[in-house]
Amino acid sequence: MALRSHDSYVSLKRVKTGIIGPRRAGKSTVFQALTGLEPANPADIRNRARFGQIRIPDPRLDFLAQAYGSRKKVPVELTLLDFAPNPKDQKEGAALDASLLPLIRDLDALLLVVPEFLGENVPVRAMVENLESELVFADFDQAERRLERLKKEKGQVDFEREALTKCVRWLEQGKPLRTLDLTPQELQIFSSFGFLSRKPALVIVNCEADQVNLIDEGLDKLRERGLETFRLAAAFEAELWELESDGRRELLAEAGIEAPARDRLVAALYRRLGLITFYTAGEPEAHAWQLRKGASALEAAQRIHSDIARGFIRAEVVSYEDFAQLRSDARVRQAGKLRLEGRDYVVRDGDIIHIRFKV
Ligand SMILES: Nc1nc2c(ncn2[C@@H]2O[C@H](COP(=O)(O)OP(=O)(O)O)[C@@H](O)[C@H]2O)c(=O)[nH]1
Ligand SMILES: [Mg+2]
Repeated sequence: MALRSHDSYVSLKRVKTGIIGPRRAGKSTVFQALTGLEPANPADIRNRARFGQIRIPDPRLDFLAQAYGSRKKVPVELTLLDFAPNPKDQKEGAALDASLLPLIRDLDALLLVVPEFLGENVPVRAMVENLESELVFADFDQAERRLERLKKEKGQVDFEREALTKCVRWLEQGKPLRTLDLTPQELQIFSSFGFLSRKPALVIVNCEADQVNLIDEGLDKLRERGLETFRLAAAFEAELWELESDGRRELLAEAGIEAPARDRLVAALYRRLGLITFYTAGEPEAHAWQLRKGASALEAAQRIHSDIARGFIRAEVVSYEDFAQLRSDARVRQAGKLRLEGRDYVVRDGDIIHIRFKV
């Protein structure tokens, strides 16, 4: 199966990604490695989640800020959540803390963390499958309960009943909804369900620093489930935050790790979610904006400000590649590389856009 991008509605808000997995898999350590922040505090039972913002590293934005002499640089950010275990709820050895399920329903994506640093003898694939079966079961339960309720409902429910039945049949085979083909109408119906096994997910194999570049065997089966796998030395990378960025880079290089986990992961997540980046740039600021792949110039305008969308006249667009070569608006114009586009123009990744609008 081809990896599929997210069903998507996420273009207008900040992407929220939650870290889940068994106890002591290193979830909080992964959170620290990715954000440099303190993780959720297990003693704090009122705030079960800790939020951290990750700025998406973006060399194109850096280049634009320099070329325009921008005073400010605004990268795309995404939110990462770490959860504290509920001491009452979690069974030792459980794949997932059941009390978490309601907290992860409204997330856009999941990071599934499995440990490999303890000399664990459970194979990665089995651990991930255990974790996934919790998600599959939760969805099955939800779909069944909804079907039960539909029996009592009057009116047009045939379509929903059929769609749900299709899901139930899939889930019964232990398959995540991520790999089920759903029509736009079906997706519409399920948009408020927050099905867990439908969420885009990445697997993080938490390992020691000298094991990051190992090639995992037997992960094809996970790929069939729409899961990409990343190896990450969470404890090692979490400690790197104590160093200056030069020192960090040096230690990573010594360990033979190509790029910090945050960079590798965020890029993959972004792709999985079917998101692209467009830019607005000038002297005040160079700004990266997240947008749904396939979105129009009008949606891009909406992303910036609803007033700009309301008064939309046209979009002046230059591709990042053209700008990078020519390095100034004047030369872009001269070379005839500035395009005037209407509201239906489909924005491409890397477009630098200036919206003309009247108020
Ligand atoms: N050696 C080693 N220990 C780790 C690694 N990641 C986490 N740990 C340790 O494993 C324990 C549990 O980690 P934690 O992040 O709290 O797990 P959580 O329960 O999933 O949030 C802690 O003592 C961590 O220091 C790792 O990559 N290598
Ligand atoms: Mg934790």
